[in-house]
Amino acid sequence: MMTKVYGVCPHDCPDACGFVTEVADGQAVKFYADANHPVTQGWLCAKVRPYLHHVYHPDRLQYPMKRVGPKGSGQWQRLSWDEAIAEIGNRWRAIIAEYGSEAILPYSYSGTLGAVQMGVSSGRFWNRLGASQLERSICGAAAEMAVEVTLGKRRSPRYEEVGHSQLVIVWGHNPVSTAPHFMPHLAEARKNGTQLVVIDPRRTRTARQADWHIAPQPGSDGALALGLAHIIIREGWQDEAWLTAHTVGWPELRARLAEYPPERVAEITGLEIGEIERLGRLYGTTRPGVIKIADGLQRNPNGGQTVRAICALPAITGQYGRRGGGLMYSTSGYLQWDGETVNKWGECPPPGRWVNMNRLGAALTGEVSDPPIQSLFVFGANPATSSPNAGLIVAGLQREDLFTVVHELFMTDTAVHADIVLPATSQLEQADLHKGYGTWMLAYNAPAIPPLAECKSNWDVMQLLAAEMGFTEPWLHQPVDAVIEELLAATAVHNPALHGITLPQLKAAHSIELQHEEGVPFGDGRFPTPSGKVELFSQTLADMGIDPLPGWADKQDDGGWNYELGIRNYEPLTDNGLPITDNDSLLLITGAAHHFTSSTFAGQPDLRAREGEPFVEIHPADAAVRGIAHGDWVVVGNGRGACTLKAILTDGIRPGVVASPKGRWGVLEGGHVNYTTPDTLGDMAGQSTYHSNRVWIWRK
Ligand SMILES: Nc1nc2c(c(=O)[nH]1)N[C@H]1C(S)=C(S)[C@@H](COP(=O)(O)OP(=O)(O)OC[C@H]3O[C@@H](n4cnc5c(=O)[nH]c(N)nc54)[C@H](O)[C@@H]3O)O[C@H]1N2
Ligand SMILES: Nc1nc2c(c(=O)[nH]1)N[C@H]1C(S)=C(S)[C@@H](COP(=O)(O)OP(=O)(O)OC[C@H]3O[C@@H](n4cnc5c(=O)[nH]c(N)nc54)[C@H](O)[C@@H]3O)O[C@H]1N2
Ligand code: SF4
Ligand SMILES: [Mo]
Repeated sequence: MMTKVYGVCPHDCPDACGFVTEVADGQAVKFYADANHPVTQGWLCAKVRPYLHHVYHPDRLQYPMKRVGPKGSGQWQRLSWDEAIAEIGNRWRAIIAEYGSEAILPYSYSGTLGAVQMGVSSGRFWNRLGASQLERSICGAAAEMAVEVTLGKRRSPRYEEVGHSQLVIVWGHNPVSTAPHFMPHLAEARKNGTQLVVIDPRRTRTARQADWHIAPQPGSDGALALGLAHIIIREGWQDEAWLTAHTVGWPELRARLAEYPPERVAEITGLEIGEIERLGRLYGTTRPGVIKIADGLQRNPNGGQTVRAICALPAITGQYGRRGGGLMYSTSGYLQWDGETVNKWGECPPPGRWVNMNRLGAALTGEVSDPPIQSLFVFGANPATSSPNAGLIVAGLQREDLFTVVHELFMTDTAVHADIVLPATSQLEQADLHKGYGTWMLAYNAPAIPPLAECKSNWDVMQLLAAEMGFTEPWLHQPVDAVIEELLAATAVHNPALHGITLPQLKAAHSIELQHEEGVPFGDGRFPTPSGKVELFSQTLADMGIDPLPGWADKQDDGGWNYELGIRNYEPLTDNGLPITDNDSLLLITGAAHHFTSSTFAGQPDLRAREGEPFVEIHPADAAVRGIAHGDWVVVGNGRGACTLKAILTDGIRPGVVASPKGRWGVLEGGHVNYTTPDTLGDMAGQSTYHSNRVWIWRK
């Protein structure tokens, strides 16, 4: 007997593909794309196509385990679930008695994007416990805030709407790798004459397809956007009528644009004046033109203001609410799960203090006290690989008095430092509810196979922990489907798109496309901001002490200056004999790998083989002065740490900039780029600043 089970890709990707698992005797035997899913259209990306290798990987964790050797030594003893949960309870009760429950920090992010296995599992139990709150700002926090204060909500058209655009500017975004199902629609549009411009310091897979690739200095895009606006008003290409009717703060922004003439913008961005003029003309005179961004663009200290400046361009040219124009960012604002149902704030103690996830290493090593973090519970995240300044995180994880539990599918860089490891289910072994953050789809993931060995889902574990801690509230002990029904019903009260959609319907249809605004975001000319208009000047930001107008600031990463000792932390790294000065630094950007999702899949041999050896792309001129040849192993380091990578000499990267994709596992490769990345916070919402990373490079 073979059955077909319909599921949803849970990984951090805007597409939220539909897939089919064929199951015989409790084993998944075939896995492929759902041919009828309107976004997926019958094909999956390179990462998820071999998903059964991920699900049945011989290294999947199978049983709870307890550390028996020193932290990080990899010596384990098997435990039963009862023993593991009882030990966690005992340790926590002692910690709570001595320090209070805020001494416990849950750390979760994007292992799965499911509403239950990530959303509800990161909320309810931890709030009931009174644990520290995690500020989840590692990914797109600044852009989210920038878009919300400017436009009111994150809204975006369906991918296929690109067919109405004459011009597409993909700005600091690499959809060939990170939003693959947008690409066929773009290709179709280009057959009909749509022009594609890609703005990225690196010649990415997406940039290689462009009519025109522009490579500015990282972190300078805010100045570029304001420079384009400068050219547009100089030439009179703006839409004054639209600006008057639909924006606040145009006179103030217009005055600021005087500060961004092409000459100054050329200096800031490192682009030719001619390039800036040409792009200003192209965007200013081609309508409709859409700007597509994601989150990579804003992982620098100017990230929030950069996105604000980019958001101003469709307003200046009167293109919001116009089919084929406007901004493509995220569809998340259309449907947000009812917060009370996710979190049960009303039935829990007041929220504990907030800890910014980008400061994990600092938080574990003294920045957070009163109470100090005495226990860390990691699930659906791999901070020792994916979070910034990873060396400091590892130092924190090695604290003898820190009780660390990691719930994982694999023995990751983080799990290896745990006191207790719990085995987690994959998406084929759990139920969940999903919505795509680049699509309009809502979908149910039906479990295809029983959990492998003793694996349990996040929500299973939350229920066990709740029972252990003596929490009897029914909302901590519901089956997944009951949680989903509650989420759908509570959210439908304030979201018309959900009205009438029931769980049985979702199960029967597998996925349902929600209907919003007849295809065009802000088509009615109304913006859900306090003024009802596009807020070019934002009083909300002013009230927070943030520049209320989009701008640009010269903020440089110091490469890890040790303020206490007043020395450069990288000085001890000069043992190769080469002199190192400030001028020798390069800017390292670390975007998405094509074959991994953050660090997920980077332990899978077939995908590792396809991605190749861990590499850093460097311009031949930068390599030559360092005596580096193509294929050399080089050290990439600064005051925070270092890693070893293979040098790829290419003119596909701007001089002064180097690029190496994120996600490599230290346990497999001996280190990774996040040993070097800064844990400095950005200009809005506690944003990570990975791409503002000064490094020094030399031959190994
Ligand atoms: N294959 C794959 N897909 C993924 C992921 C993955 O790891 N692998 N990760 C997922 C996640 S978590 C996210 S948030 C999204 C991110 O989706 P994207 O934002 O598309 O991906 P990134 O590679 O992070 O960043 C995009 C590009 O920004 C460029 N960049 C960096 N700094 C600057 C800058 O200052 N200016 C400009 N103009 N460009 C800059 C980088 O070179 C990179 O090519 O992708 C998701 N999808
Ligand atoms: N240098 C650099 N680093 C970056 C970025 C960058 O641009 N540059 N981008 C950042 C971004 S945008 C993001 S979003 C973060 C992502 O950072 P993380 O959210 O930490 O993502 P991953 O590293 O993929 O780790 C997710 C882990 O969850 C596990 N997992 C998957 N499903 C489940 C489940 O159902 N239950 C449990 N318990 N575990 C599960 C996976 O096995 C995996 O080890 O990375 C950031 N890191
Ligand atoms: S990672 Fe993205 S493109 Fe790949 S299967 Fe999942 S949702 Fe689809
Ligand atoms: Mo992300």
